[in-house]
Amino acid sequence: MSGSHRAAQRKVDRQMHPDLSPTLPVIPEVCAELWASAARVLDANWVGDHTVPSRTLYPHQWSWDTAFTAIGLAYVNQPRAWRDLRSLFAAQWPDGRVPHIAFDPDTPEEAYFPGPRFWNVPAYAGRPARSSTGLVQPPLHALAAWEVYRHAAAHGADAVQQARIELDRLYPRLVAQQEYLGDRRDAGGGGLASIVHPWESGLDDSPAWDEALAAVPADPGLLDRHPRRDLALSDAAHRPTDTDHARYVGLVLDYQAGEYSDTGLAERHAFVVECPGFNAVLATAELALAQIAGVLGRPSEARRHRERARDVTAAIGRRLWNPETRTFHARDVRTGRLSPAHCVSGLLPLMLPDLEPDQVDGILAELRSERFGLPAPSHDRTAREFDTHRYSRGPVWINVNWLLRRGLLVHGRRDEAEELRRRLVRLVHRNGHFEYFHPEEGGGLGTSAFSWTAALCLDLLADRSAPAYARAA
Ligand code: 2M8
Repeated sequence: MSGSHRAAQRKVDRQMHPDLSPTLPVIPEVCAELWASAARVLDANWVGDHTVPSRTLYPHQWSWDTAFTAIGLAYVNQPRAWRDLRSLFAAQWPDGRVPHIAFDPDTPEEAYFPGPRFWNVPAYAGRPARSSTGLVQPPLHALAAWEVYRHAAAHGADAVQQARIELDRLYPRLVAQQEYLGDRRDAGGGGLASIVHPWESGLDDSPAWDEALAAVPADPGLLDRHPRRDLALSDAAHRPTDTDHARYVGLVLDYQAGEYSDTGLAERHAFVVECPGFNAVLATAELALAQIAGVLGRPSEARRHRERARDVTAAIGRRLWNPETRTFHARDVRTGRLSPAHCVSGLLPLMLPDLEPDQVDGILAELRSERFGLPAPSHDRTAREFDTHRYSRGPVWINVNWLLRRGLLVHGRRDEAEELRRRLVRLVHRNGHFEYFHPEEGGGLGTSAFSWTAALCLDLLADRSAPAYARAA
């Protein structure tokens, strides 16, 4: 693209995205095109009151996607960032759970499986404004709300005032979400939240679940009765296998048969797992809530959130650390066993400032080893089951690396954080806003025009601490 063409394009982009201009000057010239394309993806995936992860593959609102998306919208459209979070929390259940999908009433049932009819949410979920699933996802929303608030000042005094109103409104809902997870989901009794389905981790087919899932029956007949829809839209080699999918459907049916109650989970549900990534996000959310409570003038609540963060961090250190492998692993609550797999979720406790120094060293060694590297693939490169194409069994995901980069910064590893930032930006710049990427060749995999890749790209680009990307790209 020529210089004059680029300038003209930027003018058009500014007209389409009026909030783009305040942040553009800090973006190196070479990144402007990527910035504009990321903003366009978010614009195209906005459906009136929320953002879909993808217009084709994921046509509803997903929980942790909304949090990642809000982090990017914070730069280009603050009102949408807040609206997105508000829309998701309109589907929150009275018990505090924030469902992993809030369904869009205008999207036909056939557009996604499992859709609203399949979930058949019970009456005790109340009459939330939106129908939903009964599962959850990593509670990243407090961090997202904090990030949107932090960037409000760049959009003027009205935006700051609005951000305070939004924080005030969201705060009790975010607290209820944490209480649900910390209380009803502490199936192992050790101070951590359990997931009851691989979908709750956000890393659906990660080898972290292989051992626990092996005990879950895979009934192929379920796929005849409930045909997959994802394979019509995406390459089967990039998606979870039929066997795993049959288990996913069976697990939902079991949880549903108990009306999505969490009582006695460890005794009656076939999949109950403590995930290091999920719990690292849980503790990070407490730290973000402490900041939010501070802004809202609630110092004693802020203190309580910091204590909670320390308690969850300590529980992760106690329950999920393997001193022999020197990294974190998922724990099967039913058997008490740690998964033998080395997965990227085991590196995410790096986000926690109070992690034991020895455990920080262990994660950094693992990250720098031949198993991972920067950007980190979703699974150990040296493992037999490492798969360069399949979902969370090898490909690189931007969101997980964004969380890892946060961990590097928390522990003062600025050079590595910067190296990771540049590599992620380059990956998306060269390949587009794909859902995930080939861990060796870097090609885009899964669906294109994917919201969280675009959103986090904006955040990575906007990082003022490192203008060197312009020279490296
Ligand atoms: C993927 O999960 C959904 C099920 O929730 C699916 O495969 O259909 C995961 O990548 C998950 O982390 C993500 O939130 C969701 C929407 O992007 O897609």
